[in-house]
Amino acid sequence: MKIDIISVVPDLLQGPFAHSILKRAKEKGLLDVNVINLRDYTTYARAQVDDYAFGGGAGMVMMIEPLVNAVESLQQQTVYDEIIYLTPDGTTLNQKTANALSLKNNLLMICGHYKGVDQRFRDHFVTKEISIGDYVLSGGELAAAVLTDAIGRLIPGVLNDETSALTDSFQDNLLAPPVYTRPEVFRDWKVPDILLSGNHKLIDEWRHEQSVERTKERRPDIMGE
Ligand code: 6GU
Repeated sequence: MKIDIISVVPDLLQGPFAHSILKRAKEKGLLDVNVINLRDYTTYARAQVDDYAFGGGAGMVMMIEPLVNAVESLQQQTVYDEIIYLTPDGTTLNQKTANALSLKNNLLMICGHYKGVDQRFRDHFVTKEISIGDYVLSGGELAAAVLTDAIGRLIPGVLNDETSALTDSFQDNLLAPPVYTRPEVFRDWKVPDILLSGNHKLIDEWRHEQSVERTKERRPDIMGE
């Protein structure tokens, strides 16, 4: 899979993909993340990419021309399955969306800034609008990093048995059960006996019950979705 990300602060996106699972995905050739600087595509002086909003009001709006220049230039090389605009007024990201996007070949993400992008760009180029939650970030970059991580770890071959996504929280609309490792006793806090029993059928049942309890208590909204 290839993920291209258009940003006005590409430096913000240098760190997140250089480590652990996503680094391994890149090394295995399963994921290719490219960050594109929008300012490389502006035709305005001083690499301007935003301007005042028509109709007035506080805040700048990202201009359509640099965005279209960048997208159409990238489209000469790549046919994108989705052009995703990261924006707080998009559809809230969930595991189902991450699963679906992990099956695509080429994604283009656009990071919004300021008051957002000119609506005409959204109308004519964007195919999906995604938010990562009901709070406002200063730009779409951290959201693009979150989305890329959520997708990247699901690409077939990226995770191994130890890191398998099948047992993640949300994969079956349940939160993951509690987990324990050595030592068996710390202070007087003991690991539940069942986990040391060696009876895998009972352990699976216990974990499932714990998942159900935890989900009922913490996230009744996701049960039976
Ligand atoms: Cl995608 N962008 C911004 N700026 N803020 C957000 C967001 C996205 N998702 C939640 N908050």
